[in-house]
Amino acid sequence: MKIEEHPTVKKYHLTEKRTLPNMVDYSWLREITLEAGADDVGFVEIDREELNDQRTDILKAFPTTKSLISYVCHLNRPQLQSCDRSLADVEFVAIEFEMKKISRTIVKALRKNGIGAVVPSENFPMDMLKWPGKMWTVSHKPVAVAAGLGKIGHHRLLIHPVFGNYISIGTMLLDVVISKYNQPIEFNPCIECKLCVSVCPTGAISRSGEFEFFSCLAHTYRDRLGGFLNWTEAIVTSTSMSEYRQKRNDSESMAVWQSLTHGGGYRCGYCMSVCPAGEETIGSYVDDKNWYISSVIKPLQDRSEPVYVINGVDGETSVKKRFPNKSVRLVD
Ligand code: B12
Ligand code: SF4
Ligand code: SF4
Repeated sequence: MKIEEHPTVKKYHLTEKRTLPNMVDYSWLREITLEAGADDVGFVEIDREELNDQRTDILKAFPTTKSLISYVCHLNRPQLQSCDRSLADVEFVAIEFEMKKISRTIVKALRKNGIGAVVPSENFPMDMLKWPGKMWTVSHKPVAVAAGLGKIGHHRLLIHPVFGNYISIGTMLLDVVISKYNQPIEFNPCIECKLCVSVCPTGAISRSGEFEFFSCLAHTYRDRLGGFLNWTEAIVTSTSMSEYRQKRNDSESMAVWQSLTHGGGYRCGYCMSVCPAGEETIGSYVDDKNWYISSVIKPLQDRSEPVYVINGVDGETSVKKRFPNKSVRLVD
């Protein structure tokens, strides 16, 4: 059959062609994003200077990108501050589902109006072909900063002026120009209290502001991508269950099982849990600092738990000195 005789092609030629919009209205786009469930949103043009270091990756993923939607969803703070960390995990798992639902609702509304959009992962999945390099398509934090949704705090997380750092961030790529774009906010909500430094078990966040991402990764992601190869190695190289148990105790094996089956499984995130910045949070800190220290900071500092420290990195002594209830587990 000639292609012109195919029913789909024939129907296509008979259908009246829609003129696709070349610009989308700012207020309408904002409204559908908030109605879909996002708690705040901002827009950035693809040519913006703040995107210089990731424009190539963005255009590789969606070559017709003209604008970016940055949106945030508010996390439930008491849940994240709990010393029972399964509560924090529940929140992280739930927000990932929620954000995927929100972005799909927005894409559907845009598609009905002839606008093309894609949704890079909020967190996972990522492109594992790029392991151990930059596997994520978009770095959400710099886009959110450009979109006026907050600033980067001392701990390297995004702090929203109202919700604080208790947010998850998503980005959508659009093939149209938006009638208006947002600009960064003028002040940084971070109050430089350094409470994030005081709870960081690995010392990844230094007082001076450097961030050791591999120290954080090795501990926080021990039961996820950070320790996965190490776990397979422990299985492959062990000749008996007792040899394997010397490398991974049963609690550690069960933690991997849980993160694989149910998601979550973060061993830390304390820097996020304790941050008092942001209009909705600041009161509980400035009104009664002693209460804040004893109820939010101390329980995490005193929590008895293993801290995974990269072999050869000077974290072992620091953990023992700063957190006597925690034990050190050296990892390669
Ligand atoms: C990689 C990554 C990490 C890495 C590196 C963290 C970092 N500061 O970038 C590790 C594993 C340490 C990590 C930990 C956590 N993360 Co994280 N992470 C990401 C991810 C995928 C990309 C971050 C990014 O773009 N960084 C680049 C720039 C902007 O950040 P930077 O610090 O200046 O850059 C450094 C690193 O990127 C590093 N780097 C470069 N190449 C590589 C390669 C690898 C393999 C690694 C590990 C690092 C790395 O070098 C840069 C220079 O120092 C984003 C999701 C996304 N797609 O955006 C989530 C994200 C940043 N993470 C998030 C969260 C919540 C966490 C944790 C709290 C974990 C948890 N859920 O419990 C901790 C907090 C640690 C902290 N204080 O930052 C949220 C942040 C929300 C917010 N309010 O800001 C995000 C945005 C996920 C989301 N969609 O909401 N994370
Ligand atoms: S805990 Fe304090 S210093 Fe750390 S990011 Fe939050 S406001 Fe800034
Ligand atoms: S997640 Fe934990 S280890 Fe990583 S920077 Fe925050 S407090 Fe430190």
